[in-house]
Amino acid sequence: MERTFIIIKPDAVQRGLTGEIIKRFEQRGLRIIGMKFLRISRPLAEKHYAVHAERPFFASLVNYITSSPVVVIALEGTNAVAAARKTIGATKPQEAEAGTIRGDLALEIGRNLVHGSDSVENGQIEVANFFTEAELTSWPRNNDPWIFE
Ligand code: IDP
Ligand code: MG
Repeated sequence: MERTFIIIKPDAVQRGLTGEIIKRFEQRGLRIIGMKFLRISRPLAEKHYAVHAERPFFASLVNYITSSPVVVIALEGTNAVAAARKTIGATKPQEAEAGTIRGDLALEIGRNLVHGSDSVENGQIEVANFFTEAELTSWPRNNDPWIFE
């Protein structure tokens, strides 16, 4: 089953939107297989966002993601990566469709509430960066046959 990695970013936790955001992934049908509340360390943030290391916003991005606690989630489901990205919405909240997390709840790119993996390969890598195998539980959910055909 495909896996994706989600961060409920510091702004979302501070704004009390943790439950609202988890609810949207659950209602989409994605299955939670791991979840933790933590403050991301600077080295882990730099590793997670290494692809952006040369971008002008890198320092502010690392400051933002390490500024306050987050909730990290590993999700499983058919097309989990693409489904989660659609539910999250476009990177720039002003371009995100209404009905998406960013389109409904955010205004600025530097406060866009949530991270989701952008490829199946990165989903695997990012889940492994934040969770040990022992912290992941792939479980049979009672309503799986009503969500996964
Ligand atoms: P994504 O989160 O939609 O995958 P990415 O392009 O991977 O978007 O960028 C990672 C994060 O870096 C964004 O979610 C956003 O928080 C931040 N970011 C991206 N581009 C900019 C920018 O131009 N200014 C400020 N922050 C940015
Ligand atoms: Mg990205």
